[in-house]
Amino acid sequence: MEGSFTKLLILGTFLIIVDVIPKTGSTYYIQEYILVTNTKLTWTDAQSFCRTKYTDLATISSEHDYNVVKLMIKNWTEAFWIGLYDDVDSWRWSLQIQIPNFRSVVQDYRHWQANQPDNAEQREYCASMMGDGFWRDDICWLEKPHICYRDGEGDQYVLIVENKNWYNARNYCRHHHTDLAIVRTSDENQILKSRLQDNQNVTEAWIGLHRDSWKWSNGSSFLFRPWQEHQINNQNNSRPCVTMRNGGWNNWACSSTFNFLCQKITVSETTPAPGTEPATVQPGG
Ligand SMILES: [Ca+2]
Repeated sequence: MEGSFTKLLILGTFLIIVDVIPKTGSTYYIQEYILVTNTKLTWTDAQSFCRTKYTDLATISSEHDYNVVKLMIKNWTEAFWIGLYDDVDSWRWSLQIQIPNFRSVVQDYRHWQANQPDNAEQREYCASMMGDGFWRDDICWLEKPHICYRDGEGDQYVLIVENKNWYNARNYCRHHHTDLAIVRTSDENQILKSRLQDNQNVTEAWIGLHRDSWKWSNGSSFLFRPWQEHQINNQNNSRPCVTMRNGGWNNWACSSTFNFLCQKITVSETTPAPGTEPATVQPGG
């Protein structure tokens, strides 16, 4: 594999854009995008190529990054892979995004109903608890009561008997408490179940688990999404990998072959040379 990569590199035509992101003190992240235009690979092979030769497939995490790439490809007519893919099994707690240190806490406890989550009609991205304590995935825009999590001493769960969609429920909990409920153990699940059963008007409530499925190859899940919701639709989970072409994004089966965009990130302790200003286009390789 290494040999074929070397051969591809020798034949390769690369455009490199260097982008300098100042960090605190004298440390700089130098980010380069490398468009590989001489060969077409599957998304997974492109990922391997980029990880071997650079850092990873490209992450486009901001309007700035997007504009840099758009400028870079403006004369290129074909689509190419970027690092974005749809990981439909990727459930995560709202709280862990808000408080990064929670990543270190064991939080893979799940208590799904039988045959759930089923992502019915590919539209169910949020989780709720039923009166029997079991969970199901459902459409985030439906309005339900919800359970907030409250950090600190004493009772950590608060049932809000007011119908809101999952996003508004999260906003409410973040404003008035800490976040939507996180459930880490069967004991905690039992407490939530009791909370529902104590209120006869409530048969189901949102919890903080949701399917944040579009992820970048480098593991990040930046919220920057330069597409309209209807543009990208991973019907039947059959088209989970994303290309970019003329500034537009599209999704395909990962086994399709395209050119691809790699990213290289290096750390520098010294001020980068003037030649490494953003949007500098140069042949490389
Ligand atoms: Ca469901």
